[in-house]
Amino acid sequence: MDYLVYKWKLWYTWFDINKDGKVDFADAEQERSKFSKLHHLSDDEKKTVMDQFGKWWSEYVLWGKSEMTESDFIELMSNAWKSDKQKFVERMQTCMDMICNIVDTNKDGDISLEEFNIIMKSAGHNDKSLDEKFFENYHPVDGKVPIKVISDSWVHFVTCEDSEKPDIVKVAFEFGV
Ligand SMILES: [Ca+2]
Ligand SMILES: [Ca+2]
Repeated sequence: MDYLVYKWKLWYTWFDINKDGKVDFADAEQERSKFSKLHHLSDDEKKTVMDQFGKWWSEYVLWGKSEMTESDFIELMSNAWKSDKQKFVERMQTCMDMICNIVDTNKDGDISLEEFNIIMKSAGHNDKSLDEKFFENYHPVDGKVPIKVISDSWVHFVTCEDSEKPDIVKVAFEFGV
């Protein structure tokens, strides 16, 4: 399980978006506000996005808690993994599908480079060349990647125990996204 824990720790590093040393709803607030702003959402769209983003954070990042340390996060993930792997994979599939559907703002079923850049920026990843390198690893066609491809790569990242298998998301973390 060490390999999974290693990757879950990488994932956790993404959630302290306001860089104050803890993960809580203030991070969600910063991410979803920036996301809405960068996409120039209308009031109605913004309301939906803020709501969906908030639900995603509460359920999948914070596990219903108000604050999450790295050790809390690893403990919750490890316990869920150990108690029922299939259920864990299903949970992660729902988690990644949900966030990818939010990221696909124009609802065409693909993530464009622009949509990709906006979510990365909203999450505090401001090095555009690294974000684009990450995106290129999905081999986009006409500048787009199906949301399912991106969602599955993240499910793979958080659930695959085999370190010999290619892992686009892990590689992106390792080259410094
Ligand atoms: Ca924080
Ligand atoms: Ca799209």
